[in-house]
Amino acid sequence: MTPRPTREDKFSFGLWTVGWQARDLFGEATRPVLAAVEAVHKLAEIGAYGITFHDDDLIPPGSSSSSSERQRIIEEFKAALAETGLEVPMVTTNLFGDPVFKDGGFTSNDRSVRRYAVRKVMRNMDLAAELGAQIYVFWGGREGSEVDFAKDVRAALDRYREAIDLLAQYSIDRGYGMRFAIEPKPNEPRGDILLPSIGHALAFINQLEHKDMVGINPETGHEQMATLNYTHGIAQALWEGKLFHIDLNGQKGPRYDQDQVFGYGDLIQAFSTVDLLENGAPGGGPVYDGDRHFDYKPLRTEDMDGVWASARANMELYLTLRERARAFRADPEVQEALTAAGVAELSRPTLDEGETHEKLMSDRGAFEDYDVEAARTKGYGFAELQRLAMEHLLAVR
Ligand SMILES: [Mn+2]
Repeated sequence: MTPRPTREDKFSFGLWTVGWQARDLFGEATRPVLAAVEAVHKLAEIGAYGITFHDDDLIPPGSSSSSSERQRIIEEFKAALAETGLEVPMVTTNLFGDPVFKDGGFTSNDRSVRRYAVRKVMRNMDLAAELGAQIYVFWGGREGSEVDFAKDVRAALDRYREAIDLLAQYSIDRGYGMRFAIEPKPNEPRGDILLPSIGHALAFINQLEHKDMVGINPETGHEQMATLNYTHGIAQALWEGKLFHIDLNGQKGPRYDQDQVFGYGDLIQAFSTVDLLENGAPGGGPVYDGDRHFDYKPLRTEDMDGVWASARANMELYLTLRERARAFRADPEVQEALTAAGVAELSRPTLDEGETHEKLMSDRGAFEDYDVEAARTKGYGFAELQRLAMEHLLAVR
């Protein structure tokens, strides 16, 4: 039976996802404009919990901060939220669409562009705070280059840090209490983008003044474009307490950014992703409790019925995988296989409590008398575990 999403499942969608008019590099829009108010009502109707947006998704770029048009749009949007109970857990800025950002926002070689970019974010942070958003995402799609000689990467990272530090201070001084989440991506639209992977972003965060309030917003497809393992990536972010937000979608290998429905791509990895998000790491540790956010693009072939069918598909597939992951963990044979594979043993420290390298040196059993041959020839039982996981994924168990 198809599972039905509820508010408690905390699913959210970007306004730019269901609202995507399917204009791409090679063709014009195939769908009409979706009004933000209609998106709010429809998402609430199909069981979503939240809606997120870039400033320009909601308010046409170019409208001045004080314009009555801007105020009218915001008031209508707030009324729809109040009517439906939909939340705005996250907000972000479009620093990529306007030609002014063709060489980036925070890291443009042109200083005046950098100042304009920071101001654009500040204005939208005010709106985000007004709507109760706790997470503010930074995707620097235009921060990068095609020409290695045209970008001083070390200076660019200085400017990136300067912008994030300044905006963090802005949130603190205004009492917004926001947490920032940086979204890595290897390429597209730039030939090479700064902070291309989860690892790069985590290392960058360590250089920030307000590093405690900055984490990451990793997207499934972005890591897979870089041929990296998404489940491993978010596990490392959790380990560092840095998984502040998440963008779930589907991607078939290292191609252009496909933004397919979650699970439509590497389904086995989607299964391990949901297992990690829902069941946590076998050895314990921090879990993710934010909204389950989808950043996908409905197929260009679809009309609005197809858009809403694909929005449902994201939530339903997630819930199906959650059910499968719970069944997997509850299966006594799986528990046996996990024990046989020594999965929990990895949580035991390699040294005893208080053991020093001198004591380890005097433990003959660890080296001189160690049965290396037995360790060389033993099987780990991972194949059986993978077999059971596949059976649960395919619901044949
Ligand atoms: Mn993407």
